[in-house]
Amino acid sequence: MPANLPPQYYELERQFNKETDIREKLRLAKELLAIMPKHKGTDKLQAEMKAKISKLTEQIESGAKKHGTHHVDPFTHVEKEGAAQIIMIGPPNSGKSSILASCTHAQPMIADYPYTTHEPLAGMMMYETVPLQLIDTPPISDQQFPPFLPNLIRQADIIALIADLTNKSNAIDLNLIISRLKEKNIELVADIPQGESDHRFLYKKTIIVANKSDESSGDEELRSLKRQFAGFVIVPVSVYDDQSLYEFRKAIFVALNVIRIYTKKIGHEPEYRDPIILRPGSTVADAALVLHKDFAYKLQYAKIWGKGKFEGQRVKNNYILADEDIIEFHI
Ligand SMILES: Nc1nc2c(ncn2[C@@H]2O[C@H](COP(=O)(O)OP(=O)(O)O)[C@@H](O)[C@H]2O)c(=O)[nH]1
Ligand SMILES: [Mg+2]
Repeated sequence: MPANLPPQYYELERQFNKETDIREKLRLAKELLAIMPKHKGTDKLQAEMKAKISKLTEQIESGAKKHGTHHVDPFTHVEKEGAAQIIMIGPPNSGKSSILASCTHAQPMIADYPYTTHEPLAGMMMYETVPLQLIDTPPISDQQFPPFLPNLIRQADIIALIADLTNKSNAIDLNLIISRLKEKNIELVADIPQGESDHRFLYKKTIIVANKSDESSGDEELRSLKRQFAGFVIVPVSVYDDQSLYEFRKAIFVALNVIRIYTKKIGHEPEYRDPIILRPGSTVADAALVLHKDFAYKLQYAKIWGKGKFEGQRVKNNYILADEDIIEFHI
């Protein structure tokens, strides 16, 4: 017997799957159970949702998990959360852990001596409405190359190479990291090469973050970095300057090359939290597919709000979406 779930169920289910705060997740689970039609076709779904509710309740009671933060088993992978995974790598003491602490709820160890970070640690940060997972890692230097790093780097969407503007040997330190990764067949690039490329290498899109820009000696070092790493996006950052941290998040979002689509239920305001993330050129049907396969199949048409459009313009499933369009699905 088919479940015949209402459209808002799929939207809510997606929010539930992405939510990292367990209290909010529990609230969403209860809401999902409440709007689920109660009949034979949903017996199994109802039971599953009840099991999830009791598991979440247990987790909250035991205080097991902090908001969006978890230690990572370094030899496996970091389970992706949010719209994209960004891994910070860099020489010792460049401020990777400080950036994680400033941008997320994670609480890494920070110190003015090197090699304080031994394990990767992940946290969630927001760029406007987009949740991004940020991973802090132990340093790479001539003395240390954490064996689990190449795997974590391969899985990440964007690499943030963290440089220290008070460090006169930045170019040497960064080039050492670049060449050690090359030995592992990973090439850090400003842009993924199109067409002809060397198939032995895995290319990873990288931005350079020039940290400690609050230090007076920083300007000259920034100019030098720009000369030596021409082509790369270089973002000057200080953990004491919120605007610069916003520019850091924005640079990551731009590097991701994606569009944000908000959904709205019929008769409701748009849901701006946690947009659907798609490649540029994606259609209404692609957005529906993110919610659910069955939902995309049933979709008749959509209404769109956005820049340069008629309010609530009715469009077909093959309509190409733009960044920050709002969709109302009709099935
Ligand atoms: N002036 C300044 N110091 C910073 C900044 N970010 C980090 N630091 C300091 O640099 C040192 C190393 O920071 P940490 O985050 O542990 O570096 P990591 O080894 O790359 O994780 C600590 O003393 C931090 O307080 C910054 O933006 N400006
Ligand atoms: Mg650290």
